[in-house]
Amino acid sequence: MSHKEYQGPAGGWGALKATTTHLLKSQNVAKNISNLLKANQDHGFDCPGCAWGEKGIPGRFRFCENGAKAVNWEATSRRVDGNFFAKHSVSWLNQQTDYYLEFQGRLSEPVRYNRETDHYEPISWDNAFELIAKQLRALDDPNQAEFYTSGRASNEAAFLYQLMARSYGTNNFPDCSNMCHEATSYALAESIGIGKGTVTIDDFEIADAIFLFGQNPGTNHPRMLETLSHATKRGARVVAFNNLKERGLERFTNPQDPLEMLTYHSNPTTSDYFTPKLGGDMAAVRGMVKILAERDEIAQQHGESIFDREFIAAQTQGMEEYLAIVAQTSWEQIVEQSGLSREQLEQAANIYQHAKRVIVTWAMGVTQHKHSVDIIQEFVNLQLLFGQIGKPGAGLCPVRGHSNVQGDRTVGINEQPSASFLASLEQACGFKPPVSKGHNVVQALRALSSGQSKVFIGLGGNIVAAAPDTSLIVQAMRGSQLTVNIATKLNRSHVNPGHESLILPCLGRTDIDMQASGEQKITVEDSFSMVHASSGRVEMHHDDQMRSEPAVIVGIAKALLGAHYPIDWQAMADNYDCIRELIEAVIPGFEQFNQRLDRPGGFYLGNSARDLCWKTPSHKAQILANILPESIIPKQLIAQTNAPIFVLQTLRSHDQYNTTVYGYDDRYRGIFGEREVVFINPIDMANLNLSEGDKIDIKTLWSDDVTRQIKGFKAIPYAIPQGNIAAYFPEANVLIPLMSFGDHSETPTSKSVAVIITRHEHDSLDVVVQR
Ligand SMILES: Nc1nc2c(c(=O)[nH]1)N[C@H]1C(S)=C(S)[C@@H](COP(=O)(O)OP(=O)(O)OC[C@H]3O[C@@H](n4cnc5c(=O)[nH]c(N)nc54)[C@H](O)[C@@H]3O)O[C@H]1N2
Ligand SMILES: Nc1nc2c(c(=O)[nH]1)N[C@H]1C(S)=C(S)[C@@H](COP(=O)(O)OP(=O)(O)OC[C@H]3O[C@@H](n4cnc5c(=O)[nH]c(N)nc54)[C@H](O)[C@@H]3O)O[C@H]1N2
Ligand SMILES: [Mo]
Repeated sequence: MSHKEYQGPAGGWGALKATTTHLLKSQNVAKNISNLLKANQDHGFDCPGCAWGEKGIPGRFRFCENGAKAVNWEATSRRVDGNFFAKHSVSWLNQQTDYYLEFQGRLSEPVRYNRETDHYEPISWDNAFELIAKQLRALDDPNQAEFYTSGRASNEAAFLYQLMARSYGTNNFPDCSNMCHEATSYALAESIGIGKGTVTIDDFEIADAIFLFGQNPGTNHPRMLETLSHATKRGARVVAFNNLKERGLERFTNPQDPLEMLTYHSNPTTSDYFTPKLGGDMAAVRGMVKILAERDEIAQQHGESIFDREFIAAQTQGMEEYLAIVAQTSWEQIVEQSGLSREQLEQAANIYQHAKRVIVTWAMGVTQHKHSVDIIQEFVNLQLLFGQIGKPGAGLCPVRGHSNVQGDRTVGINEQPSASFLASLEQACGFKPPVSKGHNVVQALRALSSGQSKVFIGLGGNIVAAAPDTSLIVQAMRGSQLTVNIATKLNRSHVNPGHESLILPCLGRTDIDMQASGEQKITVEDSFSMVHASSGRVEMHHDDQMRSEPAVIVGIAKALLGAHYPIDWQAMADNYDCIRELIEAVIPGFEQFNQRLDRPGGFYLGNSARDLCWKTPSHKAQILANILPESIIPKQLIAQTNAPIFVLQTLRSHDQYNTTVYGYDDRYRGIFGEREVVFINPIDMANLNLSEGDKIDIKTLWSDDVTRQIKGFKAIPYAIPQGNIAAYFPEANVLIPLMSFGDHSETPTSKSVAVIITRHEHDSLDVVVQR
């Protein structure tokens, strides 16, 4: 176990070596090499990794190191079946690591928890469906059931899932996006009338400047590095705002470019790099706007303007109020909250002002704060002042997480469905869907933990490890009447069963999906609103019992609602064209869905804001005047302690996919063989009297009397602003209070937790070390 600084570029030989190691670990090497060649190709499968889009270059491999890990992880030959569960009790399994649980292989047989023996035991598919139907029918109210979705579900599976739950009578759709880009959807809908990004992949080729906020593409969207290094090569400015120095945001060697590989050539991925404090991006952009607004005022004295006045007049509303708020915001507050100097913000403002076409991108470093909606609306304000939406090479680009998280939302996974969606659903399927607002993740978990909700069904995902406040969530799941997990791999949620519990094994993106009418395709939507078809390549073993997600949902629906209410369910599972016909009938943008499936590169769903059509109440884009938060650490918490308070962010290592831990290295951050580490500024370490590798305990400050603590994590000196620290999720999830969430979005504040640090004492006596 060690920490040493990573010297190489991102990608390159390091990535190739890691890809090979993970291929070998899958025990399915030859098959997986051929699988990878099919990733993101026309007639192949959509990579189950991230939601970055693709430019159709024929004959080009389109996977990355981390896509390869995702494919290998799914396409393993190991199996978790009834025999496996006979050997291991649930209590024993719950003591194993997340890595161990998933490494055991693919879930391959439906199982039911037996409370007396503490083992899962085989159950037939039909009995499993009957059990679910019986429990759901016995509830007093359909709103006592929670239907969770993780973002790997296809459009077809997600559409059927919401149809089943709505026909049953609830809008309770807690979704992984509630923990992810919810703030984006909310903020953009309010500002520009649509909750999605406005750019396409082609825009990156002609942008003059790309501003990246709070994302780590080297690990989480590696195919984006190629786009960024192309941009810097042709002279565009790529400006990163990241709380940490991330390797992938500095240099990159394209592992698919033989010349670059053989000459050890690497290209910069960014031209400028700023490290704001956690939660400081709104203040940083406010500073940029303040500088630009002052320049605009001077220009106006000469009858000119640096803003796009024509655009502002024709397309927007609210500029005056916003600029008044900007003028009132003090430099003192901007510099203090952003952690960046006025000179640095002038440098950023200069780049912005002199670029004709600007794209702004962001991910979790922006969306997982208390004021995330305001941060995103500040990005929109800046872009609107300069007319940087709705023209080629410019716009807004939230970089999505799960490969189909955007599509799941499009096809109806939404706890607050629009009236028009419900009306179309009613018309196409002939039933009255429920109209009352359902639960998001935080509300669902509160309802389960208080006993108000009684049944949890998960279409993928790992809610116990993905959600905050781990001990509370464990108690909520264990207290439920029934928990059902439709999944590919064994995880923490499965080993914390409710009174009744089922694990239903399903096919993944890489598997061949054979149904009555033949081999099926599914579809997904990427970050650029492109819908692609995907068909798996891996054959199941002859004794495997996995079913496709649509087939599992149809099984539950038939048992619960009857074979023909409100639709002929079996027809949907037999031929997914039928599901797509229904999607076409209900959701705008899917005209001729089946006919357009095989278009190379997919088809574009369109974006109203890109067409300068603003679906806001005023029919204008809104320049919104939000004020900066008073402080990042809530004032009432500051009074709780005399010890120095740090702000913690939780992030992903290079060897994980959310709660799936592929390995214990975080190559680009120089961490090898371990995960229980905390990244700290060297000056803070000195003030705390800590040396590299010293063990520390971290405790949350919150307004209740629950102790939330992690113990014995190693301190690692790192390029992060003073007062900020970082640790990996899911290990650090125990520190995040369920009730600490974003305004409007209710997204857990995974990038903003107030904590105090103490030296770890073996006798567990907590001594606060003074700064
Ligand atoms: N290999 C791999 N790929 C993935 C995933 C994975 O786990 N593994 N997860 C997928 C999913 S679901 C998602 S949502 C995306 C996540 O993609 P990212 O958003 O890149 O994921 P995180 O690891 O959470 O990284 C957050 C980044 O933001 C920075 N940051 C944190 N707080 C702040 C802040 O306040 N300001 C600024 N400027 N920067 C900040 C952190 O230093 C870090 O670099 O990736 C998707 N792709
Ligand atoms: N502290 C902290 N917490 C976070 C975050 C953070 O940055 N910090 N990030 C949040 C974010 S952005 C997200 S998106 C959530 C993720 O939350 P989830 O989506 O719930 O979690 P995953 O880890 O992606 O789910 C992994 C499991 O999904 C199952 N699975 C994989 N592929 C398939 C499939 O094709 N079908 C089915 N049915 N199951 C499949 C496997 O059994 C696997 O164990 O976590 C959130 N939690
Ligand atoms: Mo995500």
